[in-house]
Amino acid sequence: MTRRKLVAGNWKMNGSLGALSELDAIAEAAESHAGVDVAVAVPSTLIAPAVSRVPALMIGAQDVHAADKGAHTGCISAAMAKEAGARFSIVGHSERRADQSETDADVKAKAEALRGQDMQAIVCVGETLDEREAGRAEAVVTAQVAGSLPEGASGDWCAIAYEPVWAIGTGRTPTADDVAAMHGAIRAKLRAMIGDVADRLRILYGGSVTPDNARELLHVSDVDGALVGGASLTAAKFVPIIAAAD
Ligand code: G2H
Repeated sequence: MTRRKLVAGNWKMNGSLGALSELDAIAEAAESHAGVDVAVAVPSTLIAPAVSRVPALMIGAQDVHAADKGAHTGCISAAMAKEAGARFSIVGHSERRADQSETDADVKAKAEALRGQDMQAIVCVGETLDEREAGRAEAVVTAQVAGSLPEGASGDWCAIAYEPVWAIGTGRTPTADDVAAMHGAIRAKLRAMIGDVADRLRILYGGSVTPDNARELLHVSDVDGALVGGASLTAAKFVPIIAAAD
């Protein structure tokens, strides 16, 4: 089964109106590499201006609340993100699982809220270093997949991002063999849960993806793209990663 690769940037709590100029060359690269889907998740304050600047580029949010509206100070709903122009959101990033104590059930509900708005979801999973060293990485990650996968998940609107916590922003990455093994385990778990539909879901790798390692990581078996943090902040680094996926 051939799946189009998706290269998604995650600006985290970085960026400004001035930084949106980086999106010009990213949007150009997205257009010229027509075989690759390209997306950028910006801070919520930058969604509308980013969409206005590069309307053809897929702009998204980094989180949404599961509820449509209500007394949730500081949060935004999927409907609000959509109104600002977001076409997708990341949910369950390990930084939110850690900092905001988000559970698998929370992540599942957020992804389902996105589906309710006809938006796409990138559902993040990943083990800590302690869990990997204890030989529990696959068990932890497949349990997160089981708990976080939204109802009705399909390749049209849902992707999984495998991001080992110890690889995020550290410059460390798993070996290609380790990535292949984990992506294979995630695919097997998805097949057990949703049958053949699993073959259409994209599984992205995330964690210290750079122009130097992108080509190797993006062509590992069962790797259908990348979720890129630090290296997505500038076109100089992000564009070569898009090219490596093509
Ligand atoms: C992992 C990744 C983006 P970075 O969090 O989601 O960040 O590429 O900076 O490790």
